[in-house]
Amino acid sequence: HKILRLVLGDQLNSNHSWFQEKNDATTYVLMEVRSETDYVQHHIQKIAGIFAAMRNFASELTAKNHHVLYIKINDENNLHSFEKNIKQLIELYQFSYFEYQLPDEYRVDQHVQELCKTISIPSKACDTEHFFSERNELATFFNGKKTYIMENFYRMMRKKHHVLMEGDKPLTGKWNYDQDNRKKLPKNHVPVQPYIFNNDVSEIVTEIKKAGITFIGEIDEKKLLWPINRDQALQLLHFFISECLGYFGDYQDAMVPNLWSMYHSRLSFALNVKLISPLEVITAAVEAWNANPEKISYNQLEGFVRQILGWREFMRGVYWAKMPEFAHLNYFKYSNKLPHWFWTGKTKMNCVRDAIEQSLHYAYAHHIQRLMITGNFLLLAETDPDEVDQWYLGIYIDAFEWVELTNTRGMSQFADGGIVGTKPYVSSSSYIHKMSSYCSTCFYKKEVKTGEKACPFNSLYWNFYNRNENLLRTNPRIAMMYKVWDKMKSEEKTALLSQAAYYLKKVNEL
Ligand code: FAD
Ligand code: DLZ
Ligand code: SF4
Repeated sequence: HKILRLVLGDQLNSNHSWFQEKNDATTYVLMEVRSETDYVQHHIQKIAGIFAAMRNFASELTAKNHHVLYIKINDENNLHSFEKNIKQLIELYQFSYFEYQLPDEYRVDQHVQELCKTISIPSKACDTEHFFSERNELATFFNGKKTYIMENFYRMMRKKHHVLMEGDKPLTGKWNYDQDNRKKLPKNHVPVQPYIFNNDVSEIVTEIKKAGITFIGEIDEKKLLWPINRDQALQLLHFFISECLGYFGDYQDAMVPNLWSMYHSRLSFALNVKLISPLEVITAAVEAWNANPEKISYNQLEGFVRQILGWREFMRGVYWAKMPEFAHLNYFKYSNKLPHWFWTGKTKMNCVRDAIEQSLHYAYAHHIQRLMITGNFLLLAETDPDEVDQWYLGIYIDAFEWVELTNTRGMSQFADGGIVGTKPYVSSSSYIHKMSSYCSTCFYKKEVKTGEKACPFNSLYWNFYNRNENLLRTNPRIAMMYKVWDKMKSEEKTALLSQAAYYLKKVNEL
């Protein structure tokens, strides 16, 4: 028996049972392929980060005496797809058995299943041993329901995995501390500097350029700041636990110009490529709270646990329940192009400019920037969800379709008509002003609704409700907004709608 095992670029889990026993009959393969670098235009830090992490992982396996094949992007015999390379290797080395871990993306899952049908040797799929939930667990849990309520799923997960529980009751008696977690950053509060790495990936960047891969974004190739091995991922986790967790919940939704990561963990990349597991992240957070409840209050801890045990698992479950249809949903039937300046950051809107510039610079924006700044704007600008997905899937270091699509098309764009969330996340300037300090230095005036310097969020917001009245008015969570709209004088409505029409027409000049 000669076994070939495929390890994908987001399956770098050294604690996987595969690697616990060394076996001379087993060979692992990792490959850098154009099918993965080119399915969307990625940020250069994302491609370089994944290649670097893959190469480190392969070296670690080799150092532990596993047999490893590694196909680099410019290798002569590289056929640039998982299927073609696997077939070639089976021929070349006469493997008699093929194994793979369940891919997290539908696209890759389909490819690998097809491959297994066309090779002449037996094959087997294994679990990635990473997530708390099974691929289809959410679908089973919500069987028959139209809307999936995250909170219900989260509570089930808390009970099932005994996280923050006392018997079958939530610790402290309360499940959810979201209400406490919406503070603006106080004026004199200076958050800790982000903990970053200085990874030299210049060789990899040279290879990426030589291969002719097109990419977006900036990179300091001698100082890639993202963790690219397990040790670095653990360091980042420990930094988060000791310096950030104590403020995490409080300032989770806060935004400040130039503070690009605030108290966020920036663990999403390490988690998504499986350098660390959600279980060890949650365990470390709970232990830190146990050891030091004065420094880390319970609402911070619960807020963090909910993101990982709740939202992350929930999004994955929705993805597998609703693919492949989900990728084509367009509830509002929007068809506008993405504004050009999404690729440059050159807009006069201060909040949007900052979010885009930092995304190009760091391949990262924190959740509320993605949801309430860029996502909010694109929804109000009636953007084609396909265009929105391409941008989010390419630009973020942590973007993999299973979590990008559900967050973007679902939560942010409401293109699913309310599977992921119960109402669209849109806002006028008042929410942005409440949660940030962008407005005071903006070209646009937050309190102005029409005319030259009117903040675009204001008129576009009312335009959104007006245009989608048929789809939204009956939603009880939105009824209030229609009451306000109904009470507005008709001249005011007309002025708002014509301002919105003007901005939509001139969207590339905002
Ligand atoms: P923290 O704020 O420190 O949160 C801790 C962890 O919780 C994250 O690392 C992540 O694993 C998890 N988490 C938090 N919120 C979510 C969520 N909504 N869905 C899933 N996991 C969550 N996350 C991705 O991992 N990949 C994506 O491609 C992605 N695309 C997004 C697109 C949009 C439009 C929006 C609104 C959100 C998206 N998110 C995505 C979710 C979230 O914004 C990121 O997980 C988070 O910003 C990553 O930064 P962090 O590690 O500092 O998170
Ligand atoms: C995102 C990505 C990129 C850019 N390149 C590779 C690659 O060359 N080889 C690889 O194995 N994986 C890569 N990835 C991550 C894959 O897209 C990821 O494995 C799939 O999302 C799995 O479903
Ligand atoms: Fe953003 Fe409007 Fe505030 Fe400017 S005024 S920062 S565009 S919300």
